[in-house]
Amino acid sequence: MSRYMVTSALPYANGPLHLGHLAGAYLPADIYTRYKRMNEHDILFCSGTDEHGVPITITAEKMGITPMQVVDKFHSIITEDFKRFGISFDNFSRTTQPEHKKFAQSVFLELLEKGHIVPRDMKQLYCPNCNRYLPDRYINGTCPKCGSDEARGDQCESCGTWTEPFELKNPQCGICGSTPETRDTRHWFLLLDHFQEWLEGWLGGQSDWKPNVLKYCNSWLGDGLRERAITRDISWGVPVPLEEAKGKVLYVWFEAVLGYISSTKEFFAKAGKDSNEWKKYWQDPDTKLVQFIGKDNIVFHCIIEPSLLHGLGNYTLPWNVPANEFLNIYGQKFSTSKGTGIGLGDYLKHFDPDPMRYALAVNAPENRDSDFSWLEYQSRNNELADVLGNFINRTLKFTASKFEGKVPDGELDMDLLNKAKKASEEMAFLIDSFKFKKAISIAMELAREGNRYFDSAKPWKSFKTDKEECARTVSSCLNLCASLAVVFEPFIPFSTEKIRRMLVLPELKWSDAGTVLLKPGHQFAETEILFKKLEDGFEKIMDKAEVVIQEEKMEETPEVDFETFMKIEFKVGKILSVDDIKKAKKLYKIEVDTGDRVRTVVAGMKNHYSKEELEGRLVAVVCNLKPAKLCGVMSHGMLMASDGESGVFLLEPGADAKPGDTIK
Ligand code: B3M
Ligand code: ZN
Repeated sequence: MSRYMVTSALPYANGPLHLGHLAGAYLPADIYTRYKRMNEHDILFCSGTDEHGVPITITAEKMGITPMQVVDKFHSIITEDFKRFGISFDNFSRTTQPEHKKFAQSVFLELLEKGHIVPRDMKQLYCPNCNRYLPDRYINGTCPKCGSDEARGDQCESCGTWTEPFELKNPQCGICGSTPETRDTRHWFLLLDHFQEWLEGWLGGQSDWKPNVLKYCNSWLGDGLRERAITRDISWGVPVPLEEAKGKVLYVWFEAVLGYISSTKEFFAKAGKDSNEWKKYWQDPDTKLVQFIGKDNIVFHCIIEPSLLHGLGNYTLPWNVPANEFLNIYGQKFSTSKGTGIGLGDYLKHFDPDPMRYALAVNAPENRDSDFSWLEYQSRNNELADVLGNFINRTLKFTASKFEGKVPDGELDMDLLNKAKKASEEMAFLIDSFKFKKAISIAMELAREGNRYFDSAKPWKSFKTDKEECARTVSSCLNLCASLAVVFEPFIPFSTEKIRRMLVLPELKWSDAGTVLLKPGHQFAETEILFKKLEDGFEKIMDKAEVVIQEEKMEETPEVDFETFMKIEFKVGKILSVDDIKKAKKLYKIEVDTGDRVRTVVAGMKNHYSKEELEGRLVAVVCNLKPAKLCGVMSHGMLMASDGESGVFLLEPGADAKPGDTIK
């Protein structure tokens, strides 16, 4: 029996999670863990929320609440969503828990003492306009590696490179946009170059890891590892445990990767177990550490974390890091802030977890980015209903009506059961090699085989002509149902639990697949509906507003700095003519003279003003609004109006103002 320690990335507690997160690191970890548990391996699955770092403080600033309030709120939302999706963590912790802080500080001190961490006097970017040192994430600029403009001082969004603020070209303050200046400060550096040679050897021995992971690591090693600052001048985080470093905190990634160990420690502490029990999972060379992450976290798990663990000396190193690529949605990146994400909680308001678990497993971004669409989801959901659901349902219904809901006494078709055994063996090999996508397709193929068998054996006919033959078909199909409950279990655990409930079976082991689980005379329970088919357009049930994730609803109106405000061009305009727009009940097409030109503006004024009231009127116009098409007419601006319970009223410049006058 092997011992496994499974982790999945600690999500930042700065917003609810979306399907991209689930597909990347959590669902695969859960499938793997459930499968290993069914094999009775000694396995522990730990994670938690990442509650420090600038992502949290940015959210707190946006929402106008404290960082602690942010992480409290999202830790509980994330925990709940995971639970409802059946992500079966043994422990889901938080990096703000005191034991984690203590542990991270002790690791810092130990590595300092061992000479892997040293202080350096250095320069840091400071924004004179905002009067603050700029954390890496608050610096925008051009990526030194790929040239993308979407780089920040910590990482390039586009190519995933870990950047340093000074390396960015054209640095800008992420808050106000001004050019930052350089100031003196002291920080502590992890001497990653100490580990270069060792990493080369160690990673060189991991030929069974995913090629994309190794490729990424090799590119890092090829560039040569350099020392990296692991302290920061911000107030939210784990304090650096040194008198002279007052006011500084540990870099979030330095402590976050240690969160897996803290979570394991917490698990045993909660269970009231021996305080050294966690060491079996983290300090025993026989333990296999498997870390599920998304590809953007590879460097932290394959370079930084192993360096820390190796630097400490007596720790288990990752046995595999099966990083996934990204799940996109309709070709776009999942982004909660841009409203292109589907939140886990939003999905669960309307649908069951299993169809999504299945759809995401079939379409997993294992080797390349994959794309989510509701159409694909619909066809996967209906596949569950038509193939697996149908086979279980017809078999059980037939048994209920012809054999009083009991397994008939008939000789079993061992060929059919052997197919189940073989499928389970192939799947085992695939799951063990982190190929979940292929594994689940074999399970579905087995269910399809069940339907073919039922169709060609025609038990409804043999029931009349050859009872023995009929009993043989039915008992074989029933036992295949039981095997399906086994092989689908890691993927759709809520449904297989239902199947077992109908079949009146206890929890099953992986090796039960393809064996005789149901003996003659075994009595079944009532049948339950397993999957509901989805009609076209079903996704409309998900309110558009819900897709734009809750995070935004909770945000207070953000502040706009003066420069941004000044970018808006307000002018006095004079309405020249007003026309109706075909089929638009509320809109007018309005021609406005704004001094520089006559522009067409589409405005929702029809219910508030007659054409006559508008023509010749002076109005306040937003001129440089991005042109947009409304009911087929391009609109080149917006008329300003008040909007309240008393009605809608156009703002009116004084009678002597002229078209083209600026409004400030
Ligand atoms: N919180 C980044 C992320 O959520 C980070 C992962 C930490 S894993 C130790 O993608
Ligand atoms: Zn600034």
